[in-house]
Amino acid sequence: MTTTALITGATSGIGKATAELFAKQGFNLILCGRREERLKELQNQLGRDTAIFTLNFDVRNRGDVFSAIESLPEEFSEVDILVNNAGNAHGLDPIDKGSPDDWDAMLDINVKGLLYMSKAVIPQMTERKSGHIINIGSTAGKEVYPNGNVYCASKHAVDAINQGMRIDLNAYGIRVGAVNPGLVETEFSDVRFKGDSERASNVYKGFQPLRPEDIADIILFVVTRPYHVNIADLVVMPTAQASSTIVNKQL
Ligand code: NDP
Ligand code: 8X3
Repeated sequence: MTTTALITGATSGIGKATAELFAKQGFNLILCGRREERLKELQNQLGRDTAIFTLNFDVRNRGDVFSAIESLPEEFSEVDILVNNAGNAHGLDPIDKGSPDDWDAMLDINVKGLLYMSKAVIPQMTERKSGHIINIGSTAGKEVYPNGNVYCASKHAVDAINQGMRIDLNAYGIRVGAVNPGLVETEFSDVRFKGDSERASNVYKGFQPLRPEDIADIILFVVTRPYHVNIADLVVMPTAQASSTIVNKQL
């Protein structure tokens, strides 16, 4: 039987690398994101290996999330794996100088978007008494770092939601787990610093950061364990990183 996986935030970074790796496994893929051009490119690129369906919506919009899931055609309608990956940091400012628009974006996307997606997909999993939800958290969900305040809060919320989901869905035999990366070089810092590419690239200078493919590899490992094995909470950092603030940079 073919596995169907839905990945949010598939247009870039960790989500895109996961889509590429899952396609090689022959999984049916539902790829989500706001940038339609990129979704089309992925469909052309990965459609050679497997069946792809794309959904173009903003996870902040609750109505759009539910309509998107309801619109899935028959052959994609049973989601075996949900990768709740869409998210970003917006800004890196002390709490007294932070922008409420940035706070809204992070809480609306990283927390509420993840909840809406889960709410839209979970009923079919509870009905079938099977399914696997991977929540992409962060080391920022395990410790708070200077100026990380609201991003860290959003990822601490993902940590709590991951635990809560696992508890509440336990009776249905649904697997729930989080993958919490440290520094991964993606478009993450471009978004955080609003297109200031020099500031963004400085984040990853002087050490070997994780690549999105490293996280995709781990996600594939997580979803390919025998069904009685649930990787509940996994933290992964570059070797050069010991914590959010301790990175062995050779500049
Ligand atoms: P990228 O910026 O490369 O990718 C973010 C993805 O999220 C894009 O595909 C983007 O698609 C999607 N996205 C963002 N906002 C929305 C929205 N409102 N609606 C729908 N989709 C959205 O960053 P990463 O790959 O690094 O980030 C992926 C996840 O990994 C995030 O949850 C992030 O917090 C987490 N993470 C990242 C780390 C890092 O160091 N890079 C470390 C730890 C965790 P589009 O713009 O097309 O909508
Ligand atoms: C992304 C990692 O350290 O930039 O979640 O918050 S960090």
